[in-house]
Amino acid sequence: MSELHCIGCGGQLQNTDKDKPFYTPKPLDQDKDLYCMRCYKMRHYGEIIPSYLTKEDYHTMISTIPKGATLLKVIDIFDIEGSILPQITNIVQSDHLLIAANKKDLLPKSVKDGKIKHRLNKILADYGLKPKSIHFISAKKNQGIDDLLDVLDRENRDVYVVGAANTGKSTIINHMISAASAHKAEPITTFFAPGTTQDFIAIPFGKHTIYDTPGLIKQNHYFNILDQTTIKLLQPKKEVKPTAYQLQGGQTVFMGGLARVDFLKGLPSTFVFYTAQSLKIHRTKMINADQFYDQHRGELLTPSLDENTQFKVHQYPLNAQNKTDIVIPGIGHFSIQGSGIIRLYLPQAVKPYQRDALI
Ligand SMILES: Nc1nc2c(ncn2[C@@H]2O[C@H](COP(=O)(O)OP(=O)(O)OP(=O)(O)O)[C@@H](O)[C@H]2O)c(=O)[nH]1
Ligand SMILES: [Mg+2]
Repeated sequence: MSELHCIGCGGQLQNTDKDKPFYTPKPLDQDKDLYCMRCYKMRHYGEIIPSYLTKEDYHTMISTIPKGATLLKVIDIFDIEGSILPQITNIVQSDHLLIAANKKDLLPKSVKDGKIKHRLNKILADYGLKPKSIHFISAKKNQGIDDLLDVLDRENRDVYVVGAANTGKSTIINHMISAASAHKAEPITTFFAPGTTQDFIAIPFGKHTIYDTPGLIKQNHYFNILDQTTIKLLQPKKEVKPTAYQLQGGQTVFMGGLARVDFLKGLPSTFVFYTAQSLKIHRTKMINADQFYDQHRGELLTPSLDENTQFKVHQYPLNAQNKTDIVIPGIGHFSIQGSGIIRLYLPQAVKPYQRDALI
């Protein structure tokens, strides 16, 4: 077996069996930067090829991170709770935890950093996490990366960039690489679907090393049950524009054909949706909702779910004093301030959650 690793995903290369992971048709030449076939297909054809790693592989790998290292944990601002993964810090137990809250470019510009930081600190504390610092960044726009590099430099230790899959770890590291050298742009493979990085990827950083790591694929997330086209469509490309609907008790809203929200009862209230613009919201009367869904699934109500999808109902009582968010991992969230009851219909594989409003 070679000791050569794919520079795109970290997987250990082999050139003997093209049906096995990390195959390359090229000779295993120590002096060349090589990509495996999977990375090649993802980078050039945008083809989704699922991760080879099981959850157990992931845990085994993460547990080898040394205690003394700095952990830079990357959180996706668009699914904070879903990407916190408190178990990582149980496995690794570093005293040097830093948080990069990524994808800041997607938040409405009107939202102040201070407010989000305060909320984020509180959410992290609820999970028992006490980071040394929180950094708001947009890897996509290369914002905040230089400051982060300065902080990592002062840490004066090896750094492991960890977190849930698809939070932007490799995108951050690619920017760090180009900030530090005239290296070829974006050597590490980044991708719109989770499960891209397959092993540690070591990047020299002064006397130390920064490691990219595979992300844990989130459970209970829409991306686990949708096709490539839909996953792409659901990811906001730019700043999310909130869309407000004034709803009355007895009305239903469909988020494309993916989620149904019944405002079961309550005084007229404003629902504000934060999703990709391509996901259209449709309103109807609750008594017509079943028929509306059957009639328009896959046409007006698109993207849509498989006909045989089993739905699960989630019910949320509202409290007029508290503005609340309902987060649907993979789609975004909506906020409501009002009283009454909401009923949410989602595929069984997706688990929503409620929190105090972020914005
Ligand atoms: N809008 C936005 N998208 C981002 C940002 N950073 C990364 N992305 C996108 O998020 C997706 C995932 O990025 P990756 O860097 O591959 O994420 P990862 O955490 O390395 O994922 P795994 O290797 O699967 O664990 C890609 O489509 C990126 O373009 C950001 O700051 N803003
Ligand atoms: Mg990655």
